[in-house]
Amino acid sequence: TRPETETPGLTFPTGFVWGAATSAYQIEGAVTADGRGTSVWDTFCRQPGRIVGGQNADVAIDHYNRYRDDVALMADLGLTAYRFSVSWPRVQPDGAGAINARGLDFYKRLVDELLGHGIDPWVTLYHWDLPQALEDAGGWPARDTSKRFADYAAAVHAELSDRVRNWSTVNEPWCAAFLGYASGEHAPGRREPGAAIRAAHHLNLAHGLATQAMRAQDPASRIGGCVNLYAISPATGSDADLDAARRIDGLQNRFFLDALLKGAYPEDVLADVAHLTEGGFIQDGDMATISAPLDMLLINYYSRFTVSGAPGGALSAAAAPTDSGSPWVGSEHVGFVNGGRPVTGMGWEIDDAGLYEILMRVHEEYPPIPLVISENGAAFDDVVDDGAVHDPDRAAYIEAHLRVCHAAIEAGLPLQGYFAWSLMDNFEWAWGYGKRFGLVYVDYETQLRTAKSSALWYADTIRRGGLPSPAE
Ligand code: GBH
Repeated sequence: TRPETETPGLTFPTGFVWGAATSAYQIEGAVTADGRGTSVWDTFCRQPGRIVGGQNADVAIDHYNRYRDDVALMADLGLTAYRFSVSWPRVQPDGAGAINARGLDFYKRLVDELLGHGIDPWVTLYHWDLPQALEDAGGWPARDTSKRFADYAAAVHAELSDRVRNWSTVNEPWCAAFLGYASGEHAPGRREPGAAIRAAHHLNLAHGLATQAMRAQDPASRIGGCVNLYAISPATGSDADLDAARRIDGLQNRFFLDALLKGAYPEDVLADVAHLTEGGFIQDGDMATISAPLDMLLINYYSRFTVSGAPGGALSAAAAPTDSGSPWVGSEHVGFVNGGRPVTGMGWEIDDAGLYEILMRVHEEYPPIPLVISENGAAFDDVVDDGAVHDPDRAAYIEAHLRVCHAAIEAGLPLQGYFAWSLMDNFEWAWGYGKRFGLVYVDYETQLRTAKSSALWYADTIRRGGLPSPAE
């Protein structure tokens, strides 16, 4: 026992949400079970050169069959909330029409299991697994996909909102649009810059339409949008570097924050991409729909980009070593340079101060809204030794970012919770299984789960309700 740590130096408010997150395609497996349809990721993984090692998530970590054990694990860790996503093709195999009750039943069972363990379910409706039939009909660059999403969202919400209070619509629309349709690093792997801008708009529209539909069905639901934000620095104070920083900040952060929270796209970004979007893509009423009132903003934060307007930098900050181009539509000349910080196993720079910067900025530059960190975490090379897994770097990463969360709360920000990415090691998209983000180690041969030292540390932190003061 360590009684001196029982009273933490940095106590989080009562009711602070201590969570961990996952997404459907990355963990479920069982891709043909119970009438599930095909998603763009099933298709993408079968194309040569898309995924490191040619891997796929047909089995993933078999969560579809092991969810009871996984919920028990969450309970052992003392999580107060679990953020997961619903697989659209499981619930609506072709993305339109009748609901597949057997697919939806899985999420009912999961939610019941969570509630039975006192864990609050946080549902994300879309984490990138578009039904293939909708991609065949044009995908996110087609406006109709937004309406299909709203119908799907309403159907899931109608069945679960009696037991699920916290909802979010689209996870990281930036990734879905620009990695899916511009760089091609993610499914469906298209490289069409103009289409990517349309996709981004339709993902925002899908968010707005779904929000309105769910709000009308059950006013008690708490609904949020989920964006991945980066801290951005210019490499130097030169005009070219400052312009590069403006452009990347515009596409990565402001395009989504301004749309959701202010109901308008930033004029400078629209100008940067105007040559790619002739004829326009915004219809009357869209921006009002997209900025439908929200109960919270979910922020995924991982790192900082240092950008340069001079030729010679990397195409992107951390693309997988697979077949892809630049995601930075209209700003393909911008380069990414090393900011000189220590990096994670993804090569992403560790910058907890960047999280503070992002939180403050949202707080100061946008209308007031409760905030939640819906993803934060890191891949590292875990050391597996005699059945135990040592990952002190991951605990240090999370601790540093939690200290920032505490400081933000102290500064008066309405920050309500923190979800570590990820609960368990899983299928890391274009990187396959080679990168591990989990608090829990998964042996991909046996599917055995082992809490890493970071998980034990996180459990301890939750139990204490905070962190030791820096001096301890
Ligand atoms: C999250 O996205 C995802 O929501 C989650 O599913 C995933 O497993 C987790 O992160 C870990 O990757 O090199 O310029 O193309 C993180 C956001 C955005 C991080 C794209 C990497 C690469 C930028 N990702 N970014 S670039």
